Amino acid sequence: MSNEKLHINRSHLHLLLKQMIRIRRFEERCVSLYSEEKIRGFLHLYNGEEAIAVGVMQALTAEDAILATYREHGHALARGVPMNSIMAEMFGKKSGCSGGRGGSMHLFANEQRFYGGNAIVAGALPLAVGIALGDKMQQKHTVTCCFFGEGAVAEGEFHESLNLAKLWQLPVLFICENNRYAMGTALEIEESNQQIHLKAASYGLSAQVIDGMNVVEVERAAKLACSAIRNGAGPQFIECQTYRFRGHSMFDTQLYRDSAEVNEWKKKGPVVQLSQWLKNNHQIQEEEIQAMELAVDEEITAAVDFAEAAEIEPLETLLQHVYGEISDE
Ligand SMILES: Cc1ncc(C[n+]2csc(CCOP(=O)(O)OP(=O)(O)O)c2C)c(N)n1
Repeated sequence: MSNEKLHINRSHLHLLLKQMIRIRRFEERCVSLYSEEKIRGFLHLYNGEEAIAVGVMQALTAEDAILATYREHGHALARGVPMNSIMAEMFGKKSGCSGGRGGSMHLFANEQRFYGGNAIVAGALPLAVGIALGDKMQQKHTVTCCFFGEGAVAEGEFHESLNLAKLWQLPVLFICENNRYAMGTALEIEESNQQIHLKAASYGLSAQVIDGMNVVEVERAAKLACSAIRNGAGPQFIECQTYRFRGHSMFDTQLYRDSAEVNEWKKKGPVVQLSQWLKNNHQIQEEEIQAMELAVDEEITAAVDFAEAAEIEPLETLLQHVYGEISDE
């Protein structure tokens, strides 16, 4: 860890750490709830990548818009979508942020301008371009931030979106979460040029690659990129190099990588890295970390209680918001 943290306020570093711990422990509880079959369907964990959502959110205002993939629990939590409504959504309950109809992959919260939770690889990029275009036409001076994995680069939508965003100088912050694997496909057997930020640069975007495990570096890069966007410099692209510590989803035998590689990455994980730096520089005591964990666990337990007690949607409203022909037969 570099000395740049010395210039950052201690309480802010504590806040960053707590937010990452909050995401980590929320998802760990989701794993147990999944094995109890309280949470069903698909479940993709952000474990190892927390520094990206937490760091980037520091650069966004309440008016900015956000889109993410199906690996979006961390983004929703860091954005301020209430944990109760996220947990209720995981349970498929009516008081979930998507009314219980979306589940883990489709968290959505209009109030926080959190537009998913998008299950289609690269699907959020054209949506981000459209939202940014709409905001720009309404002279809103916002940033639309779009998170996606490196697997999106293989999709045509990635290229079309970057092209149009630059052509129309749209206020989009593209955040590529390069965790090196798209399900079981390693980047080196998928892309002829693995320097993803160069692909963005080829469309004329300002593009850079950073250490996505270092929350301070992520925050700094995102703040610079957002201020460039707000000053009219057009879309910006940040490739965050990261790693997911667990499988792609709950069903993944992980035969495509060995545990030595996973363990190497775990040593530089975002939570370990920041807490170790804070301890080494006498900026935090072990008891303070434990207190953060305790506070977070209490919040999670309350969210689970809320979700358990919540209602499932009654039959009478089940067809609301469903479009299609209904036959009487
Ligand atoms: C258009 C499309 N093709 C295939 C899939 C199936 N699929 C789901 S996740 C995934 C891998 C995506 O990897 P990446 O974009 O790197 O994100 P990560 O899961 O690593 O966060 C694929 C191929 C899909 N959801 N959408």
